[in-house]
Amino acid sequence: MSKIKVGVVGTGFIGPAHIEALRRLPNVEVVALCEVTQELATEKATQLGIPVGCTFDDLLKMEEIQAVHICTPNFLHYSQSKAALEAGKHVVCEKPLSKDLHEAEDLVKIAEKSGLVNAVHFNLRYYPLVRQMKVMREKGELGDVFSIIGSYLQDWLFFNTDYNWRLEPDKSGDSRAIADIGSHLMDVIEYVTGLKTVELLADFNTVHPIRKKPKKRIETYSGVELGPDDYEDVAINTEDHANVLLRFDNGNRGSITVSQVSAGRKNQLKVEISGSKKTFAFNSERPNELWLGHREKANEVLMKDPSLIDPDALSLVSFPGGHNEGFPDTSKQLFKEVYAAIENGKQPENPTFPTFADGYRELLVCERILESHRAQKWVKV
Ligand code: SOE
Repeated sequence: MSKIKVGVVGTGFIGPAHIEALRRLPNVEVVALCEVTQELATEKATQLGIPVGCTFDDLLKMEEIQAVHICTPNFLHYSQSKAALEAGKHVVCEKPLSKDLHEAEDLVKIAEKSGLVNAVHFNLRYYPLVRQMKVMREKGELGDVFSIIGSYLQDWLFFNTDYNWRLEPDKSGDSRAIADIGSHLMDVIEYVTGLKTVELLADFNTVHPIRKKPKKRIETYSGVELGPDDYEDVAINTEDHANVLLRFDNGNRGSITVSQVSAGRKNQLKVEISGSKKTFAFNSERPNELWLGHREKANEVLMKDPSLIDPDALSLVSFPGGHNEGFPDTSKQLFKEVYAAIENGKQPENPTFPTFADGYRELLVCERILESHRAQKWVKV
């Protein structure tokens, strides 16, 4: 069986994570890696054991490349996804889909017209117990959703010397914490509950209005330490922290908090969804456990165990109970569904994976969150 040949664009933190996940699939081969210069592409391709290092323009000319993963900073997502689709390549793009709503709207149209497979890396949907919550809700086991409490907390931007391209609006967009990780949280909330956010009230805070920018490049999560002379002062106008009140299309309410300055929380998404039959509580730092809350009997903890979870969530489980599956496995499971579609050569009628339309949806919600914060008032989505 010939393997699907893939090119990955960008090698910060998430590019190598895509490559590692793709290498766990039997029907895929990563054959090319792109960076901003041929020299850097060659260096990174050698480091990662990929046959070809090339520029993005050269990648698009490679006939054998069937799919492209866009793992570059947000400001490049639109132009690169558009060019890849127009070159006849299937596209998996990192979230957020683009820097602004109009670009995302255009990408959805181009993708739908092309018939090519298009996906967004909302990989946090692919913890098995997140799919379990969705399936249980679809089967009526949650009941009506009364309330939703969500948070996504990190500390990799805790110090004023922590710096990254995400802090620069021209590269990341006008929202940072909400666009970067709030997008995952809002996607998981709407995915699990099936609800739509219809109105919201947002309040942002920039804890470090001045940050120390290193005078040389360091990667996300690299933890590299520099000396005082290695920095320059930069004014920051995007949010470190945000609270958002939410109203849903079933008339009930929720709230989320997103922070990238919460010491000790390394990468923690939490949702607590209270239904008329029970409560779900999920914590991505303990992703193999799902807490089920009850009024009429003892609360329960469901373990990620193929013999215990719903048959419709089993496709996301590769290991027995007690053999924990975590963040790296989510990308493998997402790509498994995407590449089954690529095998068929076209976007499915009802994709099980997050598509450019989902990327547009999250960008719409995030733009309305930014609009609400700026206006300091309730905004309809
Ligand atoms: C940084 O906040 C980051 O790498 C996000 O960009 C990813 O989407 C998230 O999964 C982990 O943290």
